Amino acid sequence: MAFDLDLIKSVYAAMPAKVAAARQSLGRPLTLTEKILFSHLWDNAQPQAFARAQDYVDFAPDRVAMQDATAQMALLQFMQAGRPKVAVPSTVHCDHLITAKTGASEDLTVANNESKEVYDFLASVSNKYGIGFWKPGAGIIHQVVLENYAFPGGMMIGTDSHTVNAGGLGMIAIGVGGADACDVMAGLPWELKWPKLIGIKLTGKLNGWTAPKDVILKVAGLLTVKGGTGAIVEYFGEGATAMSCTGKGTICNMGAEIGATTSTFGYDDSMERYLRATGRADIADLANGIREHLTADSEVYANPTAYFDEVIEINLSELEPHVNGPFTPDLATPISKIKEVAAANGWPTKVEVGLIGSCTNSSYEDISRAVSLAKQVAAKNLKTKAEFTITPGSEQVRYTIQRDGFLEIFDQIGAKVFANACGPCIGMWDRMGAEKQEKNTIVHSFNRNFAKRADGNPNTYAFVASPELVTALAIAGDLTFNPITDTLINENGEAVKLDPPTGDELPTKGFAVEDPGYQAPAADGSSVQVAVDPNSNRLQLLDPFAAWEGSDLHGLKLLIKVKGKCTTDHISMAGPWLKFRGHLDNISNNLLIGAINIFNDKANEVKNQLTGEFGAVPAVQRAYKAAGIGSLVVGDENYGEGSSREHAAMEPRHLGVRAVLVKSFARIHETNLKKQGMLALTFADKSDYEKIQENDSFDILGLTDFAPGKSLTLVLNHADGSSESIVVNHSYNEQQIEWFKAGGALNIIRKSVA
Ligand code: MIC
Ligand code: SF4
Repeated sequence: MAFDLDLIKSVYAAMPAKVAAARQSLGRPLTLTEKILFSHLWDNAQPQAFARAQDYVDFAPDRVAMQDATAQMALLQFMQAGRPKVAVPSTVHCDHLITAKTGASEDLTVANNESKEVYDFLASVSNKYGIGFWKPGAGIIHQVVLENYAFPGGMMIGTDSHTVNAGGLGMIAIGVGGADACDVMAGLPWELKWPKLIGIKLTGKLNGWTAPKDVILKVAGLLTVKGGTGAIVEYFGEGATAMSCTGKGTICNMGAEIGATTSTFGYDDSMERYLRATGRADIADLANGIREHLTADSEVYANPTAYFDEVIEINLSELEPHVNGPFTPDLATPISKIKEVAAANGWPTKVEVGLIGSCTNSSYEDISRAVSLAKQVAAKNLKTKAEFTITPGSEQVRYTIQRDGFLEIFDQIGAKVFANACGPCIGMWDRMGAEKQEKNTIVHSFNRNFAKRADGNPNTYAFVASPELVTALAIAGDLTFNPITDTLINENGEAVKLDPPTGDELPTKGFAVEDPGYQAPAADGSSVQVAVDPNSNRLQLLDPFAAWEGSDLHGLKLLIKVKGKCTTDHISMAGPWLKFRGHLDNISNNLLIGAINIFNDKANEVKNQLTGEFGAVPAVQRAYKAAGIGSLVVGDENYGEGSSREHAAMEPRHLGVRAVLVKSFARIHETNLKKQGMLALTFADKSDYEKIQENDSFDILGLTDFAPGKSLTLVLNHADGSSESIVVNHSYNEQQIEWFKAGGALNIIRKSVA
């Protein structure tokens, strides 16, 4: 039975009229993205031709999803909003805090002990405020959402950048910081800059070794980690409809890696099949009733350049399997080139571990195709050269693949099955020997491969590929093995080839599960108590941030001028630090410890201008805070790419950083900074980045008439006594300026209930 069916019925009942009104107002056919956005305008506002990449628009998302590592902060904020219950259906999923070590059941027991306090907190807050709770072991948020909550034409937000996964089921699903989720749960509108639209036409058909993952690996190579910024990507064409729903989910999931706001596909038979297979025939029937509104108008796909800002065409019949990496998901190498590229770059080619699963690639289809390769190991008398691990996406998938004998086949190749959780994908991997920091290669079917992400070792070269290719590379133990052309030498000394993978889109015997791990909230949670121990080192109630002092800012010190790539993993590392996600002061001790200081090329070593000595970034910032001095962080392009974790914005805020000045921002991080009352600024002239010196102090002028579209001035006071001014831009609208003035958006909600 589907959850929240009434909600879906009411969305579908209103959609035809809303789509018609939007079409009439714009006077042209509509893309699917526009249909969904226009039918979710806040307060049923009248549709109008919003300017793409310019106008901020208020929306009313249908639902909210949160995972444990971000839910803690989101719910600590929500608790201060003074609301008795969430205003829209919301769920919490416990998936990020389970360390992968020995195997699913032991690892889960350890996590249940280690994180008991956090799980109890999340369970009781969920119970109190009417939030559905998915226990540890139930699965990874995005897989559970796809199986249970996503619906074609819906709009949701989630406190995780890969919320976009639900685009595989025709949603507009967007990753946000916890403060945004808090607004929506409190019954307030959610604002987003009206997006640009990128259309990707998929022609031909996937075949042989090529998988849906290769589509997004290719797109990442074309668009890079920032090419999708400010855009929604809509896929269409015969190649799209021929692909499974979960394959579409994979493509949308990894759309986060090109910086896209989200990605989506029009409703089709594959989605209908998936809805029926996952016990939601009622939604499929409803969707069939308004089918034409759940995809773009036909004129759009017939003539896409007239409707999209950018159109890309990919012929799936010719697409090659790809291997992306190391250290960034957009460094795309087709498998036929991997030998020469690896040699030219000196990448270690021996594959130590192959890891499949994660929220990106853990569908029944993915696992069944990987299994078709694992089977060949015994059949062809091969030996798997690398270690191999599997993290199923949900208990439903795990239970079904066990029933169907897949886990047994993986077991025969020595595979380890980890808990249905993020595990190695987020650094929750107790990998033996990682502390030795040896140069080594791993291949995985996850979505991100930033330095240190999986095992904390900066010398681990992580490559991303489809689960099929990961399995083949693990069997070969060689990154440069091209299964399309190369042979392997088996135990009899014979050269054998692997047959291309085959699999089932959906289980022929249907999905099955004994305990999916869901806990419904109390009908009336008013008497539920939520306790936070004041001595806890895992949880800390939030104190409001101070409001703006009403004047320009003077005498800020440079905390760090970051060199090159600075993802949220660099700003607020995950892995061992995940345990402090509910304790702002403790987690602040990881502030920017992964970022490279341009002046000495080192991580976590910056000059304390008060003493002239060098120290760790958090320690130096705490020294400035103790002295009552504000500071500035300077960064490069696409600063804050990757995760939605608002800790990357709350930590600098908590420790007294006043502004972050960069060449460009990733969307979610920029919004998170604004929400927390920080100044998120960009260089008007990017070459001014070069002018920032290690001993500079700064003044930010123009704040007393801070206004949308009006630049501010940054004065650089150099150590030799000279000074110069540069122009800095911002993208704050009126409302966001109010957040800045109040010291953070939450202070405004709090005031409204006081
Ligand atoms: C990630 O993949 O980096 C995470 C961990 O899922 C994050 C969320 C987080 O930092 O908690 C994300 O993608 O938003
Ligand atoms: Fe979890 Fe990795 Fe997916 Fe993030 S990308 S939700 S860490 S599995």
